[in-house]
Amino acid sequence: MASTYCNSASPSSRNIYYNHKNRWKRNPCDRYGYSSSNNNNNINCNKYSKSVRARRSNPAPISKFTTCYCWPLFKHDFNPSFFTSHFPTNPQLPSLLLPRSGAGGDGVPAMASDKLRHVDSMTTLPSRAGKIPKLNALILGEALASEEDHLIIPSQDFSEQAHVSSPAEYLEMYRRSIEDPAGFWSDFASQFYWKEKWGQTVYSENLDIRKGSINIEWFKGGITNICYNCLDANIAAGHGEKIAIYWEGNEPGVDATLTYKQLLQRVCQLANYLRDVGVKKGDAVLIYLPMLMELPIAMLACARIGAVHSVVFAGFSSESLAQRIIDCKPKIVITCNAVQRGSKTIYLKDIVDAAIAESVRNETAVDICLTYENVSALKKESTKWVEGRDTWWQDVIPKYSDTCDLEWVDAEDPLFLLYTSGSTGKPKGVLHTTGGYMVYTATTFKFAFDYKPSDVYWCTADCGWITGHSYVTYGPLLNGATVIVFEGAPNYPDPGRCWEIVDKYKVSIFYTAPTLVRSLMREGNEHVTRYSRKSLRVLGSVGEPINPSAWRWFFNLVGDSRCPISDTWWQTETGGFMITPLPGAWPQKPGSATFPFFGIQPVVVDEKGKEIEGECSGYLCVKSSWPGAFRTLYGDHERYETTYFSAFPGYYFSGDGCNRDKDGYIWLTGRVDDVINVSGHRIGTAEVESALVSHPQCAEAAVVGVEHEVKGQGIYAFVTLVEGVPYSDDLRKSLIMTVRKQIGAFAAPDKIHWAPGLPKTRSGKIMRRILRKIASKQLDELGDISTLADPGVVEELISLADS
Ligand code: 6R9
Repeated sequence: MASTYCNSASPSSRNIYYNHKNRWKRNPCDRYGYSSSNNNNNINCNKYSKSVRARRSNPAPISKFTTCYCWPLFKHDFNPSFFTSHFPTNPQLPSLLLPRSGAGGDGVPAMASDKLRHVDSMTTLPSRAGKIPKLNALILGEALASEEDHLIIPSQDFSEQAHVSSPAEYLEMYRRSIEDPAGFWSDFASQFYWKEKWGQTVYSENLDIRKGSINIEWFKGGITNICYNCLDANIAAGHGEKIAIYWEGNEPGVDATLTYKQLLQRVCQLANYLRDVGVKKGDAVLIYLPMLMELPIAMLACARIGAVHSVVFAGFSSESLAQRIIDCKPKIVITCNAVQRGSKTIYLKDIVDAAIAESVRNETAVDICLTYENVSALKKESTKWVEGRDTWWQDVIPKYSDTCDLEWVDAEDPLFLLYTSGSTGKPKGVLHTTGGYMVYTATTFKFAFDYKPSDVYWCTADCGWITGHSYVTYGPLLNGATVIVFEGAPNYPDPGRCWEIVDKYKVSIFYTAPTLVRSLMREGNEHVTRYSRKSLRVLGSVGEPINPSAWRWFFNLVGDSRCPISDTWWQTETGGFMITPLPGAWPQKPGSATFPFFGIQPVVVDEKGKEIEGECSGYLCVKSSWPGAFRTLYGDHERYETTYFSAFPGYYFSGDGCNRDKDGYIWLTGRVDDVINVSGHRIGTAEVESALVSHPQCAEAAVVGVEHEVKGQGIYAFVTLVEGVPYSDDLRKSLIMTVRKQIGAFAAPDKIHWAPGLPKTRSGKIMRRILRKIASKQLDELGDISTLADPGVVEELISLADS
């Protein structure tokens, strides 16, 4: 099976197009005997996709709907008495909600107790998955069982004004989205501007590795531009004077605004410059910027000319940045000289200089480094400069015209690459395309936050992560929203800063991460209560499971028990929300992400890949594609297939575990692979290990995640030193520095545990299960250690725990 999907996998090429030729060769159409060289590829693929659709919807007479789809709400998990008793604002249970005959025999849904399944052994799972941990909430000492039946019901006022006002309305829409995905998503897609409409085939997909290469396409043949739909289209609709971005600087009182019209002008100037210096459709542009307005401007400028942006979070070290530059080979890097975050100055340009030097050593030159002068952090004069390569943004960009022709692109042309951690040391370049991503981010934004044009929206995420792509930039702007972009730290100059900003801009939708909620919770309620917060109407959470006590604090204190919380489960790979409450529709359970978004068919599978029904614990997978799904890992389609589609053939495997309760609510339990989630940021254990072993005095390292009160998970590293090197605090610090330097400060281990040896099987595999128990001091749960090559190391490790 071919391993590359994009022709840019060739080191000489910088152009990120799909290789259509290869693609057709590898297209499952071939299996049906359609020739790749046939000029009527579309026609052939229509046939193929029809056959896929036929399989998918067959047999789908409406009366059998409840039994032939993955339809958790109808099939086994939906308990009608639960809603009649708990949703008084909607006292009449619509017939739609009642299980059809067949769901559980005589109209009574098959209920859970006999179906309770726990996943005990991981031995058969081929994907390096670890044992599913118990709910984080339990580990945090909160008895979730008692939470399950505690419902938070949206107020009647809220529900009445909401886009989706009741479970019945949700179910009606959800049902259509599953029965008729093409029609459902075409309706939403039609709300955007397409220069040419997509072809007859709305989508084609193969998510089953046993049937050929994995392939997902939506709206293929449709010609559009996401920047046009974010900006020009909103201006044409009469919203040119509406504020697009409120920018709030690190220091209170330093701020700026851009209307939609002004934002378009700024985007056009940069787009014209990029074109002028030779950036073309399909070229990669690397963006390493903090949360200045220039960050979304740069993303949109790339999109406008069909270039593929790759934003690297400006907290990554020069080594990590170099790794990404070497992988995607950008023509140009866009950065700024420095940023002030809280009381700290970070010299970003120095980091970029070091990264480019490292890239050059790896035969990857960067021609231009466009540098924004962030005056409040550092003056031009104090910035190190490489003549001939570096250019000041402010010197060149204002000279360009503020109108710029669009590059119209196919729905399936790449929009961006975003690197994310996997279970090996090499980050994965998640590739999203244009049309499906556009439709999906816009629709999820609108429904999950119940967005209305009068809202002021603030997402605290940085655009260096997927949340900042989909829900700072594209999703909100596609809806014509007013967005806050905040440069600073949420606890600077004091822990009330977030609520000061909420009051200042009258923020009505506030979307953040549990780690921030927990850290603000520790600072005391008075930092919240001294601000009014009365503009707030919807809250959101993302990045990791939110434990019920943080949920309650967020709901009761921040939202004055008035604002529903959209706990949105999704991933870099999914492009947009997958499981999320719709705030006016569902009674909420603190800590549960609730139910799937439209078009999403989540399934819980056991270790053998068998779907589990009813109340259960298992691996969270997704059946069938959705428009926002990633299409490949840049330059490594084989890794895409093995990482996400091979462990459980027929499904997309998320890498997360989950529980489903008796009412069908989904509770995420965290990663089951070797990925740690620190403050909502994904970090591969292998990445940290390889940084540690690069230290000359480190012989071996094994990293595990442990519960952390604020960060959700902390990084715990077992380190074996080179023979004869003594343990010391200086060495500990130097090991931590190595990780900070190679990955970034956010990946620094919280604990270094000296390890004379590591617990290994006879075949040499490190038994992380045992290390996790030692790290979390659950010594009575070590399990059988007799299979270790040297069981004695466990005692030694325990004795060194506090040294
Ligand atoms: C959007 C984002 C994805 C991983 C994902 C899961 C965790 C994200 C969550 C959540 C529970 C939520 N995750 N949202 N877990 N509840 N609401 O964070 O993308 O950086 O790719 O991380 O984050 O473990 O697999 P990404």
